[in-house]
Order: sequence, then structure tokens, then C-alpha cells
Amino acid sequence: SSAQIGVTGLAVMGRNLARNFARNGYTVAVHNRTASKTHDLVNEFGHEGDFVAAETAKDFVAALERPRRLVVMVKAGGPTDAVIEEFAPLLEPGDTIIDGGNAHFVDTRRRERQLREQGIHFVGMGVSGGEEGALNGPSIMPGGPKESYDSLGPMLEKISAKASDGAPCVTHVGPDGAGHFVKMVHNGIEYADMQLIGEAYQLLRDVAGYSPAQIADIFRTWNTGRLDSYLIEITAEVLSHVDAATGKPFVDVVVDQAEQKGTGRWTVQIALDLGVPVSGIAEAVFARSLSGHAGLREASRGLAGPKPSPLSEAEAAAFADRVEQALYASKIVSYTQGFHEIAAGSEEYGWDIDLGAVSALWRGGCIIRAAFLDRIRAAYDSRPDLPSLLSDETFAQEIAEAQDDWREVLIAATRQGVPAPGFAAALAYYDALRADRLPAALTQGQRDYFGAHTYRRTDREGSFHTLWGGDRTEVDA
Ligand code: NBP
Repeated sequence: SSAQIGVTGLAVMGRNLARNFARNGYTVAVHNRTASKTHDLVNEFGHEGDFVAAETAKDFVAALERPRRLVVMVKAGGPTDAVIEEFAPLLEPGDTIIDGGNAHFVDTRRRERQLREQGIHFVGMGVSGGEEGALNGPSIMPGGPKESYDSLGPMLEKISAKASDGAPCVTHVGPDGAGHFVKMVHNGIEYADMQLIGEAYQLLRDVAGYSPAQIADIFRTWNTGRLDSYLIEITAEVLSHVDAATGKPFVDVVVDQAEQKGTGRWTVQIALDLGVPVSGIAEAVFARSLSGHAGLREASRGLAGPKPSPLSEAEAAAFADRVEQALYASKIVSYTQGFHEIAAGSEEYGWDIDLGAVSALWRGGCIIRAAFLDRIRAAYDSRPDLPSLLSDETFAQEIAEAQDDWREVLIAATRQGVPAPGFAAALAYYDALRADRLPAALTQGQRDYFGAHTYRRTDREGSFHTLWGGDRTEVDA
């Protein structure tokens, strides 16, 4: 029993995570249902550090130092339950099972509760950064009991990505499912970011008339400013790539139907349950879904609409600057919505999540890493009770400066018939939040009319109902 940590599940993620631990000087026990993968790993990468290959669950558990730390990196859902059922009987009180897969936080809460009865700590741990991140430093979002972080934290801090200031991109997010919840919202924000970038691209293409290569250059320029981020960087790479077979821009030979694995959808489903408006993330999920309805799109091709007519060169350059403003403002709104969901989840489940710490741990390793996250952290650090990111003076000021261009971009998009649901949803959210009065008052009147659902008044306390079918006097409800 010499291994400080074990990893079971050696597909791309588990294998790279195990190598990351080994490269950082830890002795790592490795195990996989199909044992050949375990041997492949040791044969191929054994020189990178100390691995203990285990063929059986028993050998694996026996290889681990006590109290044991065992990372499960298998397919989320049924496979994770199967692995827990296999290992739990072999463990002792005080041991820790760490689920690094993309589990739904509700499953994580259930597993944590069940294992706690056995005295086993269960840490649901969000890992972002794909296979590259798993190997060289992911952003890590561990939940579970605080005490398990005391022993696990230093190891995770070693293998995690480091932000530009050197801080490890990992922190104890909160109890039970908090880590997987935050990972879920991270992915939802990632969907929104990608959708907004996609809309910016389409507008630069159809309204401004730029080629993919020119748009790649625009994104490269944006990447030197406040939009500096991994997703903007790779967007430029993808857009400048030329297909070898046809000589066409790569983006023009890819089927335009986006796929999804489910974490974006979960973010929206949970937001609906919590009553949090995440319209930007929802539009991003729906946009992927719409793109996949090939038959529906085919059947709708003939529908009437304007034909985009590209702008002059000078107009196009000015338009590109406006798109940058619209993209940035919409991005602020996406993060505002995502952080609202985390705050609401934290409240609902009693997690006490530090929003500033969450933005800090996303600064490196993960897909949404961006210079911008330093600013979000600063906003929450200066005011932990910030009602919304939009209440932060700096963000509010930036949106104030961007909003004219944001509106102009949406006017152009609407006039030219280019869909920009993410930009539009973000602006509608912004305008709704700042409105003095919303038509919700009328909604309440309608509800009272057809269902006697009652309403509150602006001028006195209480609940009221109007006798709509009678003489329309108002009664206390
Ligand atoms: P997969 O999600 O493709 O899972 C494959 C692994 O699960 C293999 O080790 C396989 O063993 C094992 N497995 C399955 Br399937 N059913 C099992 C069972 N009933 N009992 C035991 N083992 C079982 O691997 P991945 O892409 O490396 O992802 C691992 C986890 O990390 C997933 O939860 C994923 O959502 C999450 N994640 C992935 C990424 C990414 O970029 N890929 C990023 C972040 C998080 P076998 O070899 O015997 O079939």
C-alpha cells in the first residue's frame, strides 16, 4: 500500500489525470474495467512517474495508502454507480471516493448521502479543460465534505492549472453537490460564450461581408483586448484553417448542426427549477437544438426575409467595432446570469459558495478561461453581497458605453435577417432589469381576471382581487 492516490477509469480523461498526478511526484495506483488499458498506460507512460497497475478492484484498493483516495473517472450516470457499488464494500471509514466525471449534482448529492452512512467521504469533483487540461493542469471544482479537502486539496493544487498570478485553479467549492453544480454552470456559460462568438462571426460574415480569414484576424485583434480568452483564441484558429481536400475555409465544409452532451441543457433545466432567468444560456442551448433540425430547416428555406447586403469597407470596419461592443456586453450578461444561478443553487442547498473564488478558479485550465474572470473576482471581492454582476460599477459603466453599439448591431441583424438570439436575449435581459415598470403588472391583471389569482398593489400592503365578472369592485383576498 504505497500509492497516495488511485485513478480508476483510464479513458482519455482518467489516463491523463493519472499521468498528471504521477508527473507531480505522486505514486498513482491505476485501474480500469478492461485491464488492457491499465497495462497500456503503464507501458506507454510508466517512465513519467510511479504507477502501480492493478488488475482487480481488490488489488487497486490494497495498493492505496490509508486513508484511501480514489478518483473515479468513468462515464457519468450508471457506470459511476456501478463503480461505486464495486468499490464501496472494499473501503473503510475515512476513505474518500472522488468522482471526477461530469455527474449531475443531484446524483452527487445522493451518492454523498449514501456513502456518508458508511463513513466514506464522497467528493463530487468538476474537472474542466478536456484531455489536454487533465494532463497539463485542469480547472478543478471539488465539492464534498470540507475535511476531505484538507487532505486532497494540496494534491489538487499541485496538478491544477495555475492562473496568471500563480494561484492554483482549484478551491473547495462547497458541500456535497456544489462542485458538480458549479461545473454544470461553467458548461452553461461555455455554451453561451460559444453562441455569442458564433453570432459575432455570422454578423461579420453576412452583414460586414468579411471572409473567414479576415474574421480570424479580427478575433486575433479582439484577443489582445478585454475579450482575451481561450475561446476567442481558438475561434481565430478554426476560422483561419483551410480544408486540405477542397481548399475552402474549414468552417464552410463542416455540417452546421451543433451537438451537445447535456450539461448546457442541465444548466437551463435547473435554472427553470430555481426560477433563475438564464435566457442567454437557454438561447445557446436552443440554437444548437435548432441547428440540428435539418428537416425543419430544409422545409423553411423558402420563407420570406431580407437578403443580407454587405456593407462598404469603411462601414464594415466600424461595424466590426460595434460587434465587439455587443459581444462584450452580452458576455457580461451571460456571466451575470450564470453567477445568479450559482448564487441561487448555493442558497437553495445551503452551500455557501464564494462567487469570487469560483471566478478565480476558472481563470486557468478550463474552456472559459479569460482575462475577464479577474474582473469578476475583483467585483465579488470588493462586494461579496453584490446582487448581480450588473450592479458592479465597472461592469455597469462598460455596458453603458457599449449599449448604443449593442443596439445598433441588433438593428442591423434584424434588418438584414441574420439571427442573433444570444445578443438579443442579453439585451432584453438588461433592458428588463433596468425598466421602471414591466408588463408583469398586466400579466397579474390577466391572471386575476381568468383565475382569481389575486395581485398586490403598488400603494398598499395586502393581496387583492377584482370582481371581474360582477361590478368590478376590489376585495381583499
Ligand atoms: P468516457 O466517458 O468515455 O468513459 C469511459 C470509461 O468508463 C472507461 O474507462 C470505461 O471502461 C469506463 N466504464 C464504462 Br463506459 N462503464 C463502466 C462500468 N460499468 N464499470 C466500470 N467502468 C466503466 O471517458 P472520458 O471521456 O475519459 O470521460 C470520463 C469522465 O470525465 C466522464 O464522466 C466525462 O463526462 C468527464 N469529462 C470528460 C471530459 C472530456 O473532455 N472528455 C472533460 C471533463 C469531464 P472500459 O475501458 O472498460 O470500457
